[in-house]
Amino acid sequence: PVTTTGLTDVDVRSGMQVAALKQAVTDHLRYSIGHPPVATTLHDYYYALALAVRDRMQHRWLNTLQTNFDLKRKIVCYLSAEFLMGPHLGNNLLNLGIEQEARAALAELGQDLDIVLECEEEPGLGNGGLGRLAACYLDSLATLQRPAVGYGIRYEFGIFDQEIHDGWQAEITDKWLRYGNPWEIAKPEVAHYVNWGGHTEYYRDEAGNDRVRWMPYRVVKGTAYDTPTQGYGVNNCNTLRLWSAEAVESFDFQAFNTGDYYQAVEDKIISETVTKVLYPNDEPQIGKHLRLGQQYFFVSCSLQNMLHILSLSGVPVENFAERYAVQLNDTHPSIGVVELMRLLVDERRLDWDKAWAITVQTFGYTNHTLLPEALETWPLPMFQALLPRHLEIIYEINRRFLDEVRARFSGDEARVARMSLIGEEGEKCVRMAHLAAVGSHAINGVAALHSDLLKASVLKDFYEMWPERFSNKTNGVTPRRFLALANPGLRALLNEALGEQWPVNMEQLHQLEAKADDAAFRRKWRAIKEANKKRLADYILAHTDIELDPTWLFDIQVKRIHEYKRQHLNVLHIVTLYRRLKENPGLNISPRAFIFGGKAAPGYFMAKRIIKLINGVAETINADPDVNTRMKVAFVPNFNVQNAQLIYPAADLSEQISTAGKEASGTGNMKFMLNGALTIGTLDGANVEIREEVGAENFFLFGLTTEEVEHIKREGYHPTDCIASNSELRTVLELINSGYFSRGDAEVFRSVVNNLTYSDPFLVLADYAAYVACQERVSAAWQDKENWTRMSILNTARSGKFSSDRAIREYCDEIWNVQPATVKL
Ligand code: 26Y
Repeated sequence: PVTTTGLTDVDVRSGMQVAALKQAVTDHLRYSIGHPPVATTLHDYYYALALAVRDRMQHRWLNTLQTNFDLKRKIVCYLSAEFLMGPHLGNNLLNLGIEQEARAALAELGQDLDIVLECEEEPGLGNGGLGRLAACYLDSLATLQRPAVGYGIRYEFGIFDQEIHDGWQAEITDKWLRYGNPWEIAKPEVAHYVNWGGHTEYYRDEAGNDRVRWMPYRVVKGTAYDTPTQGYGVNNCNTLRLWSAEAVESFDFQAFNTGDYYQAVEDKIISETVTKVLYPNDEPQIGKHLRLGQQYFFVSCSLQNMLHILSLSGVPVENFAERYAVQLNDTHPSIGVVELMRLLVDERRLDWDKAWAITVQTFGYTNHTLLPEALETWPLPMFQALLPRHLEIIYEINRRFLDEVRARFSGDEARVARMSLIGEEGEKCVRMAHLAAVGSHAINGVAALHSDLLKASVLKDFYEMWPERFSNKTNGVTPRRFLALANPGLRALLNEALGEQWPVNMEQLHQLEAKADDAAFRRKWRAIKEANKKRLADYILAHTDIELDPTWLFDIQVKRIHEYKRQHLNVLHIVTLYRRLKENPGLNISPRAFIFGGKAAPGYFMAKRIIKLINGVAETINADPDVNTRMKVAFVPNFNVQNAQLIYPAADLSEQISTAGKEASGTGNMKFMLNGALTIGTLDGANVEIREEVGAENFFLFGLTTEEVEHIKREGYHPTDCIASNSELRTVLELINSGYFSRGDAEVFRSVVNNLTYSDPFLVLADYAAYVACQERVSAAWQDKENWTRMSILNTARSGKFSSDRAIREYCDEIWNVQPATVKL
């Protein structure tokens, strides 16, 4: 069939040329959106282009699914409670290689692609690092042509939007589905049923075997919503499958029949609550019934789905582990270990030993934190009430496991108690990290230091039992989104200097090292950085009314607000500098813009005060004519993937200043490095490896090491000693306490100052002097523009290791044993 424009229907759906895209947008405006021209909005153009792009991916997606089915390849199933995907349109155009065509097509329709791109409401289905890592890994899996599915939760409300009111964080519900979601394809026929509560019964089957039946109190239906995830420069297009909870139609029949209509409606609402909202806490774990429900819900749907697809493929269930590698993104999905046992033993009637062998062979577990307060445990009564059958299975896993421990370490009952899946100190609880470790053949940390600490602390006993299960997989980030897409200026220069393969072969960036000594190249490099800073300054002006000078040093700390990440250490330095300038107006400092961004968990008192403190300091400094020609402070509201893409490329200095031993890896540190920022940082997480790669001379190192931190804590840390021996620190703390940065209110920051003075759990004061001294070195280095640029170029040139492609290759080769599958069109 040929349309009036001469394009066939096939071309309109799949053509990659300007004319085909233009026709596709026009068709979608008419047939999918249906507004008359007079009522067509900018958002309509966004939506129509998104649908046109999705059509092009759909074609590749179906071919990928068919190819994977035909080749019977092993599939990676990445189980994560969070996928922080960020805006899709720009990334999909990039990965399909049709940005210019889309730009031209829109231009012919009188629209500007950059403005249309800004219409997208990003899917914020994650808190921070862990959720974004999952998204980067999906990008690399598709790009490296590995068959993969990301399984997660379709939260109706993602991470809240942050507004700043009078310096305080306000949380606004994230209604991301308000205007529809063109990227997902609802699959109402792909549905699984998930049980809750109730009790178990024992019965004898036809063959005379004792079996268990779970008699639930409630059943919830999970339906699939698929988002295709397109690889870069390849046809492979994988699946992000998110589950949404619905009421089961027939379950309420009794209520209906007895005339209890309102009870039935209430039950429906309860069922649908399961996937309503993302819990906005990272690290400190909150023992909420509903959160355990969310975890079980998505994991059960996902495992049932895998079993279903396996039987569709005619593969016996005994071969489950040959066809699926299931990765647990932290302990959040670790109930999967138990659920797979239940499905295999209770429902598929495999014997225990066979089922256990399959389970351990299937699962891998990635740990993302050592902070004790973040390790997930569930109180036994809560667990029992929601998952009575799973608790029985856990007892049996534990009984067999502890027998093994006793056999290996006979007489060591202290070890047995330490390793048990059930914690007995205080209220009894299920220890999810232990469950994940026992149920997985591979356990990994996310940076070299973190993996070492894991083996020496939280999972020490497990390391002694099974050293062969442990490895390191240093995190990585996708250079497509965070370099090519976020930094078009630098992309063009890299293309010119290196050709166009670097986004999939980041080791090629080493060729830039030679260019670092080329003055003309350095000039181009600086011009790009300055343009990026201008772009960010415009954004900040529009959102905060703070005007920043793009020629100043842009010193940036963006990440979740946490005491261990020490945004308040950064603030202490800013106040120090401010006081020095006030005391000594002629002081020669490098003019700096201090830029912050990040959300605080709504219930995290101290984190919310730190945001208020940053904004208070900003207000005072920015209004002070004695200093505001040399320093300013800005807090970018609502840090998310979208504005992150403006922020990383504009940084001169990346703040990575966590207490040594506390940040598992960090991934923002990598995004900054990729974009040519220099790092000021501690020997923590992946900073250690960043410094190794870039060279000590190109990295601003300060602070206590992990061993020193531990030593000081053992000996008894007294922050008051730091204050007594450092009068500048004392003055800075007094100034904050006096109400100077809070319009005379001497109450509001007292808790922050008191916490630092009398407790300081993250050794802010112990690292203060070293940090301030290191910032002086930064300031001096900035004065030498040519050398700074050299160091900036070397940072990008040596960032190849931190591509998520490297990380995913390691996972595929060393944990999952998953091979590439080429997809043809
Ligand atoms: C238990 C629940 C409340 C919870 C929810 C989210 C606990 C933790 C989290 C998120 C943790 C997280 O984002 N961790 C970060 O993972 C990154 C990716 O590996 C690391 O780079 C980063 O250091 C680590 O803090």
